[in-house]
Amino acid sequence: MASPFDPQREDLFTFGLWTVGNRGRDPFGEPVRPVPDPHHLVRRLAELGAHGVNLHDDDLVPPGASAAERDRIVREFRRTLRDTGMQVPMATTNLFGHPAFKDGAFTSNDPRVRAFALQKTLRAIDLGAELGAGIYVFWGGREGSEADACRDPRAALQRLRWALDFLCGYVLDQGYGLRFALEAKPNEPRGDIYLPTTGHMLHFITTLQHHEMVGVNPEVAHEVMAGLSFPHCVAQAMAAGKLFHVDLNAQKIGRYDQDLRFGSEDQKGALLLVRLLEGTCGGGRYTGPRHFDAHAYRSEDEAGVWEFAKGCMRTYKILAHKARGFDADPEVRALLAEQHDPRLDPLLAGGNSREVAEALRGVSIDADALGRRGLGYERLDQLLVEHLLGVRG
Ligand code: GLT
Ligand code: MN
Ligand code: MN
Repeated sequence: MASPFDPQREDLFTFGLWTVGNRGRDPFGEPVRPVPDPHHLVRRLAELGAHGVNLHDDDLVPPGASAAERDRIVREFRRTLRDTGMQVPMATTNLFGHPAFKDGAFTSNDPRVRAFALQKTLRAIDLGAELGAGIYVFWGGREGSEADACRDPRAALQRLRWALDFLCGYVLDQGYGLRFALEAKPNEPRGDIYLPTTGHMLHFITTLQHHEMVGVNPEVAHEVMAGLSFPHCVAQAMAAGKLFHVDLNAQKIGRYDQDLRFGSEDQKGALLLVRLLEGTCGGGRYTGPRHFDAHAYRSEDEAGVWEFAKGCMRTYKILAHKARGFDADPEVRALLAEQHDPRLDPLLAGGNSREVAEALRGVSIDADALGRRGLGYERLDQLLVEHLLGVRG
């Protein structure tokens, strides 16, 4: 039976081939699911109402494939995309799997490793452009250290900057319509990864030559691993005009990178995130793909994988519905109504001047009365919880 929460193409839901194709291998156990067929994954995702698939170079073209083999694989994949109406909005490079990357790719001390990383990325950018991707993600999972004396972290940042400047230049030279999105993570697989949070990335971007074509791809799990508020991180990226892409999943704090089904943990955080992305609280709406960078529990067979995929999309839509209900609730609106003070509004709105500073000094404010005043946030938060639990709205 049709449900208003059934995913539709226009919801812009996407999955990585590596997510629904995840074989359930972990550091302690072998794969539990068979090698996936990318064509099958695309067809099933299309049937479920997804908008597209994202991929690493190696997810589609096996490393070491000949040029002819590569062209055949890409041609056949494009045919499946055409037949199913699926898009490839984002592409990326696997710069973490090959043993050569054990001490980083773009930040490695060895120029041969850095050159190999660039060669691989140039080929993967060509592939992404050929498949019509608009966003190219960089997740520097191996760009970090355990024996931290191995390099000056400033040298690592400089190498990373050089690589991104070089690759931006390549994209511009080729006339590809690609923009870059940098994805932060604090640790795993390295002990410490450079630029560990989205906030670090946002600053780093300002130091790049082509900073206008570089934004961020924050991931729920990664900021939660760092103990941070994901909605705050996304809000800062949105405010800076830098939310180019987003990796949705779920994570328990204090764990390894779990990449759980979206909304399966911390439903309040997930609701606040969807509220931001959908713009139900005002402010802009995020218009890019809603990408699920997550995978099914290791307990699952293929049927469980599709339950997982449906669950990600369905929960997003349910939370969007809840967010709209919450922000339209008259009691919530009253609690959140903007406060005004005719004496202060003109002083706080404009910029600084000698007169404004002087006028501000002269305003009398009863700070003790402000300190005694209740703000009603217990009620506000309870309303949020009641919307979430389905007894209101
Ligand atoms: C890897 C990682 C993700 C990144 C992917 C892009 S690969 O699965 O855990 O967070 O987004 O390289
Ligand atoms: Mn990710
Ligand atoms: Mn992750």
